[in-house]
Amino acid sequence: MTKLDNHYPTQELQARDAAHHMHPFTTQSQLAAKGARVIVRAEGCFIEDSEGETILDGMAGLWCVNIGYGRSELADVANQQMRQLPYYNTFFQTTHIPAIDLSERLANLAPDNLNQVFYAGSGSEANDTNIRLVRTYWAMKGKPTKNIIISRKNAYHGSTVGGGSLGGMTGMHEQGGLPIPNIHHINQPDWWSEGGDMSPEEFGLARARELEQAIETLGEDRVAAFIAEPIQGAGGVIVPPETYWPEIQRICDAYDILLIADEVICGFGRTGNWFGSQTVGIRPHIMTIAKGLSSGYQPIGGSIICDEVAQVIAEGEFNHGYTYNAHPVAAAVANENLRILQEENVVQHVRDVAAPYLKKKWDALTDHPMVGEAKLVGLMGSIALTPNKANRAKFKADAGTVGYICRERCFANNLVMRHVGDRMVISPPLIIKPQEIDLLIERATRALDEAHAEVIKQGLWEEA
Ligand code: PXG
Repeated sequence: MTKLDNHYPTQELQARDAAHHMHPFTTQSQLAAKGARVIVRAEGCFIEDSEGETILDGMAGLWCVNIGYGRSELADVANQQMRQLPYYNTFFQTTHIPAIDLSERLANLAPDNLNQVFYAGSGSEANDTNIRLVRTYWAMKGKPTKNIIISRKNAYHGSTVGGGSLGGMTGMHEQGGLPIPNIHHINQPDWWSEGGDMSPEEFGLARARELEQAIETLGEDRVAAFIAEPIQGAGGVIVPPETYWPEIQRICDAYDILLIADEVICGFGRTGNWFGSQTVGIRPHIMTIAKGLSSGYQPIGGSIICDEVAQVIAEGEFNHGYTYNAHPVAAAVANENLRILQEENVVQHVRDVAAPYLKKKWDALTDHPMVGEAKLVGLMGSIALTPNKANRAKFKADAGTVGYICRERCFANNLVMRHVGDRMVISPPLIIKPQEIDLLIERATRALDEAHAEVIKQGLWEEA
């Protein structure tokens, strides 16, 4: 990486940031007192801060930089597209070449019957589209009251009013009057935290059958769709027991409801296949996409819609759209990103090289005194921190206290590894090489050791 050429002292940048920039999901006053870490450049799997520290990005930004940082082809395409056609819309009977190319490529990549793409600027916007789309679909089929969408507690589907309502994050529902009406949440398949004395297999079935119970209680004629991430990401990389998804698919087949797979994190190679739906073996009617679609180089999201739904919607006008639907620069960059992922066999690299290599080392983290289970699917993984592995105990301290300590030790050791409550999560760029995986594990182990010592020192090594 080229060395830093930074003319501003970090403290000055931090003060200017604190003065005018409100950060998402952040207690502003705390951050202002501490100062945000200023990231100035990135290359491959590494980001660099304003102090010249090189940090291994175990999160690929926010689960999105699948292709890794610094791919100049994407910059070149953006430059060319901006010069040729920086913007045009697709509202009033017009289209453009990046939208045509990208839609065709996505239809080819997606499972068989998913052939139509409705674009958005983000995953949240795409899920807002999905709410209106599935309700409109049923209304057009003469069933306007079939409008309830079932989702799951601790799901993440975005931060807009619609996305936040679909999501099952209590902290989000407490602010701003969410959820909107006719969204129903069932329990998540998190065996480690909620499985009690059941085996993972029993628990997976039990949690899947909550969908059937909800459909029976609410009435099949009222339920429009079920939405879920194939593997919950922001909720803590919760990998469901093997029994879960087959049972969900059985229920979706048995009842007349639509299945929406939110592929915003799982899509584009993250789980070792192009889509998480393929990894868990489901046949969704709609897939939400964003993040890895452009590897985060441009903001773009969308919904890939099956023929059956698209044909019904095509009969009328769908009164829905965003100024930046199929934005030409974002679409061109996404198309180039996908071309590279395809031509460089990045998904195969995940499946055959990176994920198997990481899995051995990731699983071995359970030898650490503080690590209970370790989960990894493709290149999304999590470890559960616990004071007692034998009974999967939670810490007595508020959830997230220990996770936060661990996250701080990771950051201090130049590794970005996030915490969700007391689970640590990773989602590195898909192009990560074995020696970079070694470095990730080395830094994670050091951070775990330091966090463990700190937890004991602070008197937090206590079961709830
Ligand atoms: N669906 C899923 C499954 C997501 O993970 C969204 C929708 C919303 O996408 P946009 O592009 O509107 O953000 C997401 C986003 C975190 C974190 O801290 C996760 C996301 C976003 C921000 C933070 O884990 N996921």
